[in-house]
Amino acid sequence: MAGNEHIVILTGAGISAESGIDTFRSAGGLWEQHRVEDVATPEGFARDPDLVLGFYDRRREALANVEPNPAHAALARLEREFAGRLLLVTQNVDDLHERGGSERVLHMHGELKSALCSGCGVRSRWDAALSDRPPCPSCKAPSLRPDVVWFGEMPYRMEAIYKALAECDLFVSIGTSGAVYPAAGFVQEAAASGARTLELNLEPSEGSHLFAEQRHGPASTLVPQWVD
Ligand code: BV8
Repeated sequence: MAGNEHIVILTGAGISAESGIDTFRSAGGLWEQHRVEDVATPEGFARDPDLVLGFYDRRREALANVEPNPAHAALARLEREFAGRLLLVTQNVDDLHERGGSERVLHMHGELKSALCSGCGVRSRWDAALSDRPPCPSCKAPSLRPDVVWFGEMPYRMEAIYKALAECDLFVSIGTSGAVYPAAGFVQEAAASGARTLELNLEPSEGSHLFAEQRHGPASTLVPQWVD
């Protein structure tokens, strides 16, 4: 890639699969144990907060047992090479990009490491199990929820993402099924602004046909091959 090119990378659950974190829609994925409507919507949270808080507590606790894989490390190397010309947007709520060395990560669907107070809107580090109803460090109310974007909620930093998509020369999608919007539409935004588009995924995704180039295989070998 030329020295002044800008790149946007979008990652999904597939980049963390080989680290041992369940994806959402592959066999045995996260959603198979739960209906999405029950655990990843504001309505589901209102209906059964203990079920939802327990679901997210378990996912957060599982982070202690997993490590970044070579795909995360390869993207961190690329970020150092590209300096401020690379934006890494992730749909993932895990912290493996950061632990793999990436410093500029945009979590458009939020993060398991962060809690949000439904009362005062203040974010705080998520340290205790939310199902124990710890008080908000700011307003002291027992109204902390996971700081993740549920279905029907607006993903974070969309303006910054669309600006980067409009200006990029290359858009790369890694480990995502292309099933969830607005992320699934990013490839069209990038292509419309003249960017090259590349999909790196285990198998063709729902949006594969929208990419100029696709490479298929496990991320932990495919991504280092592409980066290096
Ligand atoms: C919104 C956070 C509006 C919580 C998640 C029709 C058109 C447009 C939109 C909609 C529509 N119908 C409904 C909608 C809205 C909805 C939507 O898109 N629904 C879908 C189901 C149709 N979208 C929303 O609600 C979004 N908000 O639209 O807001 C708005 C406007 C104004 C004001 C207010 C609101 C919010 C969506 C965010 C939902 N939250 N997660 C949590 O994580 O628990 S989504 C969830 O799915 C995760 O974030 C996940 O990242 C995301 C996408 O899944 P993937 O990451 O792709 O994972 P998946 O398992 O699906 O695929 C894994 C892939 O990896 C596979 O392709 C597999 O082949 C590959 N793979 C597996 N192993 C490997 C691998 N690849 C490489 N190597 C491997 N080893």
